[in-house]
Amino acid sequence: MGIITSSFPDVALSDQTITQRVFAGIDPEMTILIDGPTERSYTGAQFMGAVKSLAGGLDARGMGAGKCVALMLPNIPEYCIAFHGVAWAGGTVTTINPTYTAHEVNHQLRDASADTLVTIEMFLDTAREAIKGTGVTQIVVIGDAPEGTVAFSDLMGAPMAEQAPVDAAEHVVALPYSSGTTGLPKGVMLTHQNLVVNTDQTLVPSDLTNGERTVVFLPFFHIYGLQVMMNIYLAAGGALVTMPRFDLEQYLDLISEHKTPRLWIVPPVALALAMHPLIDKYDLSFTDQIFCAAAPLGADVGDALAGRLDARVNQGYGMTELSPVSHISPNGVGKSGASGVTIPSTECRIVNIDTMEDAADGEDGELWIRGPQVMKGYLNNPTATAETIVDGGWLRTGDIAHFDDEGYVYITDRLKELIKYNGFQVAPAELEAELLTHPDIVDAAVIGKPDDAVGELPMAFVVAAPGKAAPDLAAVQTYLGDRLAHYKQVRVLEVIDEVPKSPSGKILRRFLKDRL
Ligand code: AYL
Repeated sequence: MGIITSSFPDVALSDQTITQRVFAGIDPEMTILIDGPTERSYTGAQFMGAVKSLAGGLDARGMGAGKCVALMLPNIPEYCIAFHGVAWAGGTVTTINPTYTAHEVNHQLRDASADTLVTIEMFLDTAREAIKGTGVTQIVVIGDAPEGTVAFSDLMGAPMAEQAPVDAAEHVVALPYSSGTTGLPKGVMLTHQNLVVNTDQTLVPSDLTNGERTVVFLPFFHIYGLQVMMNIYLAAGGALVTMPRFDLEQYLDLISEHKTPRLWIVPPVALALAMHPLIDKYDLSFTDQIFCAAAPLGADVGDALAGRLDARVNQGYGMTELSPVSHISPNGVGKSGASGVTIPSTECRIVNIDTMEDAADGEDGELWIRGPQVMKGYLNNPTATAETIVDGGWLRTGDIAHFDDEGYVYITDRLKELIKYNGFQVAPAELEAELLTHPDIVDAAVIGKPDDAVGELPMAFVVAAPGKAAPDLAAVQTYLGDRLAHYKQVRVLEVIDEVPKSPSGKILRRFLKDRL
């Protein structure tokens, strides 16, 4: 079927930075950031002032331009100040899941060459352990800063009036981690231009109106929270009520209190909103639109949710490597089971995975995407970059999809290894590498086992070392517990004699999946 283009006119490329783009959409008088639990808040003017003061302070200490600052924080308003302060000062932000173990944080700090780590007191023990052997020279703490750390408030300096000069098309401002189609998590290099153009591309087909509030539990360390909520939503003139961790009842309380017309969620929350008895206690009639992305949303769950809340349910599709959006429902018009239409300045192909030729109309194949939102590449990994961005700019998504005759895309399967647990990425290769360090395991393979509540459960197949008994599930969980974050935990275990592999040594995951 050849190249599929967007039905919307192209957007122009700009040389703005993402902070300039976000500032352009902000109303200085409006309250734009509210901490859900405490109601601590910032107006647009206060937010922009704090960003410039932080940038000034970072610059004065030589911690801004060209430096990498790691944020290991829950969703709080200061996350947005920290991100944009670093961006305004000409630095790079790498975003770390605050529930990571010291082992995982250490790996990311070293890989990203981070100079500074920003956190809160709750995660200080992990932070102190994690910086050992890394280039991090200081830990910055938001709130009370104990001995040996730098208080975030002390970093505020004379405001830096103008954006530090950077080449918007080349400078990497955000470095989230993603495993992509294969292997371990890798730093995804996103430039200012990637984030600015994806903001413009996403806002063209959307019907967002200024001055709205929404509640954001989607973590800012993941691209959905960082770019779609923090950047695109603020650039559209919206206000964010932040939630440090997801709790259904607190979420319902906050959306009721703030009367949010639209919700941004992930499939497990869609299921909860469609089914949970708690929902009946709330009047949610103020909500008329729900956006769901980051993992497959079954048409049945989507329809049930639309019916129960009497709201439009729209999906978005994308990847960290796509800044992250490539498809959304146009002007709020979703179709049951579809993940949206192609956003402006974006081209798609559906490629038959056996022949590598374009698939016929309506037929399934691998979705390839080309556009200015495609990442610059993976940090320190030209091989993975070359395997992912092919033939002059096409990004291989590793997802199987087809289009209908109205241009809606349907994601039907996942070719790549990636497991999605509650919308979070779990890289099988990372779990396998950790399992292989266990003295009683000689080989291991990990796949996702479909699960209604969380999407997929990480399931391990392990081979016992000669003369040993393989550890059981509880033993494996204990062993991996201080090495991997909770959501990466192995949930199902099976002992097998041999891991099925291709002649070249690749694990035949399909073979294992078919056994389920
Ligand atoms: P990452 N349907 C099915 N699978 C999906 C969907 C969807 N709507 N969206 C994402 N995925 C899967 O990097 C798919 O396998 O980014 C894809 O390759 O954590 C993978 O998740 C990417 O995982 C948007 C658009 C948020 C995208 C996003 C975040 C994408 C998550 C809001 O409007």
